[in-house]
Amino acid sequence: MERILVTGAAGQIGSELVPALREIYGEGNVIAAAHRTPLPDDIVSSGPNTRIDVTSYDQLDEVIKSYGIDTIYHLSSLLSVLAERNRQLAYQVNIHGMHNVLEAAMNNRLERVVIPGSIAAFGPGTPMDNTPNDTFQKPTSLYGISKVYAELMGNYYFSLGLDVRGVRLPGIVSWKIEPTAGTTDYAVAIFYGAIQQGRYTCYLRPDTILPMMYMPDAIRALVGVAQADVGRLKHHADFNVHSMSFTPEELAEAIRARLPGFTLDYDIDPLRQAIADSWPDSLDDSIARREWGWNPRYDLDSMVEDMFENLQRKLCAGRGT
Ligand code: VAH
Repeated sequence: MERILVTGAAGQIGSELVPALREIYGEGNVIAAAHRTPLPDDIVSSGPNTRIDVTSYDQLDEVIKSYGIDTIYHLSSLLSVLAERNRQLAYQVNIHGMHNVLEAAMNNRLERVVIPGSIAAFGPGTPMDNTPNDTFQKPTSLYGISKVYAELMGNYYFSLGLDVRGVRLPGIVSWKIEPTAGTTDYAVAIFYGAIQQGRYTCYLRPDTILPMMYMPDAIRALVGVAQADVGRLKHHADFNVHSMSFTPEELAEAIRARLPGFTLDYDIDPLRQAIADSWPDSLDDSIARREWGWNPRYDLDSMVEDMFENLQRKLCAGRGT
């Protein structure tokens, strides 16, 4: 993996994956690509970047050829809530765009394609606790259906000779870019509310338990599966990865340990509650641990600690104080 293209590089994960990959492979070898969303300044200033619309096979093919790409981390996607509100665009980006990436990678004989799967690939009827890696998948959101498509197509292209890898990520907590189009975004927005107003109004019920992961571990999962020895892998585009699960109340408790006066109240959003209720409570990630050594480092308390430290610094810098 010497020449890497990251699509969706302006997004919550992409904006942190690019610097991490540039650290490993050299700044000039990681091309950051976004469609309309502006790329963060640090990504623009630290290496090559380009504009790309993944719904255009020709644009993908042209970027692969002109930059001599051998690996793609394909992160472009509409998240769960936006996908429900814009089904056409979600189909174009999440399904047609995924097909374009796999096809362009196959036709240009790329070394590897890495895709972020999701817990959203599971739905009602699946064991919710410690969801097995290989089990019943009947997601009830368009986003979840597009993620099942992605992993099935990833495994199909692997059978044709293209090395595709993927991990089913949970909700991601991070401080660099605030996500706004997902169901798990409350777990990021709550920190902004805590630091800026000492309070937050949550759109999910207090007891809604969801698998979550701190961004550094999500990066470890994507890079870890990409660097794994293919000879050890029996799975390819569909690895469960897990680090922690919590409810809004449990997260609030961990925040109150640092900010005693923090208050949390609720104004339930029926759409996001229904999506969250369809997702697992926790995942069995023993296969990822066995096949490529997956091993997360953060738990709830260490994540809260690190979030406060970095977000307070970011928000103070933003105020110029
Ligand atoms: C979402 N953050 O809420 C994303 C993620 C599993 C959740 O895919 O849509």
